Amino acid sequence: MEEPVRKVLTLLAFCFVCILPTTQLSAGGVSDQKSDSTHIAVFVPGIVSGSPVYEMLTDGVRRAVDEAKNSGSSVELTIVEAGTRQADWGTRMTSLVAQGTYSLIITSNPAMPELIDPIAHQFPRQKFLVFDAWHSGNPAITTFRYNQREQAYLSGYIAALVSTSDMKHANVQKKIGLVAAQEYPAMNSIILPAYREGARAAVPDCEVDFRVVGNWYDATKGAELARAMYNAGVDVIMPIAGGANQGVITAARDAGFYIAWFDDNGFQKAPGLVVSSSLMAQERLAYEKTRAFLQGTLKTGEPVTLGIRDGYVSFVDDDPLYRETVPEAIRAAMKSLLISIEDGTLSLPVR
Ligand code: RBF
Repeated sequence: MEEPVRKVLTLLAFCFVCILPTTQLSAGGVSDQKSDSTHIAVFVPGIVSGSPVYEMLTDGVRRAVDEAKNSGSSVELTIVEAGTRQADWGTRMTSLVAQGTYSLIITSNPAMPELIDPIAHQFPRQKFLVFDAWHSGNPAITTFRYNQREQAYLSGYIAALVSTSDMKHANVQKKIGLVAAQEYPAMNSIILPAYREGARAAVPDCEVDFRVVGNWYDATKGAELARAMYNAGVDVIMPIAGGANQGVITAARDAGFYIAWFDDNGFQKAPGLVVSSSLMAQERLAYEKTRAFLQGTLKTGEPVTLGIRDGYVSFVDDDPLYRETVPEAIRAAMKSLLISIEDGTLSLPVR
């Protein structure tokens, strides 16, 4: 081969090798280049503080990453708070994926799969792990959701029993409430109907007053709604409104009504006023699945629903504040209800 031709070919080959990783990066979103470190990102669609689901999510992932680091693995964790402007989430997620840095992006809420799906098609090598969500048909998106029919049924059941009890703040009306930040399919077709279903199983003519804040942060609006509900005869409210929950708590303290807390243990939020905590084990699930990913054992692709019998939905009955606040007869009724779900006598599947 002529010397100049050989030089040009060598140069071309060199350029090809240089370009290759960059091309893969933009096409696939994840670099093929093996680095010694695994990077995980948590994309929080909202604000962590004040939202039990996101507090548990970040705590669980952090626990798994810290544990891996302590046993000598090189793992890096980046937490991105995408904020409350939902219209920005798609762009924020796309730029996170396009960095090509993260071998796994973890997020949580039922709206995320739909937002991620087109991005996942654009960057087919990016892996996503989404909690509190359900999606099938894209092996790059692995989802886990909780049986929120069970979770909300338990809340409605105890709220109705408290509302019709002789407890200090219970009035004569058989009326309980739910303050939601916004309407979304899991709220409208699972949580609210199951809250009502549970309430009516306990007290057949119990009414549910449902009101919507309009965002996940406005505590003033949360308090206003809660006061209006109280004035309309509601004596137990379940808040599912992120930062706006704080407003419902403030109103409960001022006016004197009860709270049925959702997602994590809320008894300390307003001792004597919180009558229940219906849990999703998001911290543990986030920990377990992040650890499985780091160990290369995460089963991906198929959506999974986890409930009481799996141990990922539960009802706090061992908190001293529960025993102090809620009369024995109601606690006994809740115990029987839990047993009937655990032993399969009462089946509350989500569809
Ligand atoms: N829950 C929160 O606690 N904080 C939030 O900021 C929050 N944002 C959400 C945004 C969307 C679009 C959707 C669909 C749900 C959101 N949730 C949020 C609700 C959460 O996923 C879950 O349904 C509730 O916490 C009840 O378990």
